[in-house]
Amino acid sequence: MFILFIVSVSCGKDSEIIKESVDKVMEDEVPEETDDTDDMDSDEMEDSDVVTESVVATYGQLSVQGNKIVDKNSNPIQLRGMSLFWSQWMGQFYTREAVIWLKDDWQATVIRAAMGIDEGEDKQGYIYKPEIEKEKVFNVIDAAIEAGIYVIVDWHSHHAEDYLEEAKIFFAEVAQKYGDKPNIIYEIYNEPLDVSWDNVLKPYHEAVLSEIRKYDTKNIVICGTRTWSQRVDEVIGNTINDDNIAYTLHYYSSTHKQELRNIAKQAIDANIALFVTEFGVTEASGNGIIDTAEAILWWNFLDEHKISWCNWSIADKEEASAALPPGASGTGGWNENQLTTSGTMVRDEMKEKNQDFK
Ligand code: IDC
Repeated sequence: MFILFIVSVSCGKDSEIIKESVDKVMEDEVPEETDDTDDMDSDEMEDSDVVTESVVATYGQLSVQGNKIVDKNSNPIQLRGMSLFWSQWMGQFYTREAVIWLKDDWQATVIRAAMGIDEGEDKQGYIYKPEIEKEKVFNVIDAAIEAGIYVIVDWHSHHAEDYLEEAKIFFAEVAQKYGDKPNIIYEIYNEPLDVSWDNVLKPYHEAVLSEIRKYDTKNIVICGTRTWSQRVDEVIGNTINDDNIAYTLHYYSSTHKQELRNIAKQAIDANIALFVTEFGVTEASGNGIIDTAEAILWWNFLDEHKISWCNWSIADKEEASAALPPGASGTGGWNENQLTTSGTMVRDEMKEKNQDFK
């Protein structure tokens, strides 16, 4: 048994360097057996001791078992982290430093790179500038691997069925380049509109999935559902035939309430694994009021069912769902007293619940 943890005495940059090399050693030499914190006598740990083993070193290869996402030891786990904003409009946050900051200061265990595909009239996005958008996403993936957190590679489109060939090529490339890393989670369609699960969405997902599985047989693939990834009930009885599939549930808590939780519960009861790759504490527009009580009801629901989440979004746009004030730096270092209301709420929630990973 090979147990490693670093105490907070060695803080700052040096500890990061040590930790990186520890992660590397663990990855290279002991891929399956890196942890067993039960062996640690907590009485012997001083208050100042901090376990800094990364979430990926601890959980390792994720998979789906029944309606849960589980770690390498088959224990159900729950990730909490942030979604970046559309890459084509806010690429300044797709930096190594921002990812490391979110891991270190917010204690995020997952980050979502929301690669814009075709939205807007400004001809930005992967369809128009594939190399530019891809590079941003690869930056984030590389940083997440370095930080030891999970990373969701999101095809952020509302019309992905119109770009099936492009999606196949992109995800095959990601799988080929990064598929051997347990950090990777594929989200192959952010939010379909009002199109059929049976006739449009399931065939789309199967086609992209089969490209991914040529190179990556293990990492989880998350599939979007009808009407902005809300109708997770519609996959019941017609799920995708693969061991490691989860389905996307998106909500904005000032708009979507008990009715959507009931839909989610139907899917959970049918043994379907859900992943909230995106939610807001605002209205569905990304703006409007913040209903704190409803946001808490949702968090309780997600905790009860161990559903992982990413919050929308790391952005400095003037809208209520943006976590950062206008003009925030693209490289982290954000003053905790200057975050928006949403940013503060979400950071507090993450820091309270992700305490195992500092
Ligand atoms: C929103 C942004 C907003 C932008 C809009 C463009 O917050 O600034 O003008 O996209 O379409 C989603 C989407 C996500 C949306 C978000 C808020 O996945 O892209 O971002 N939202 O409307 N689904 C439900 C809400």
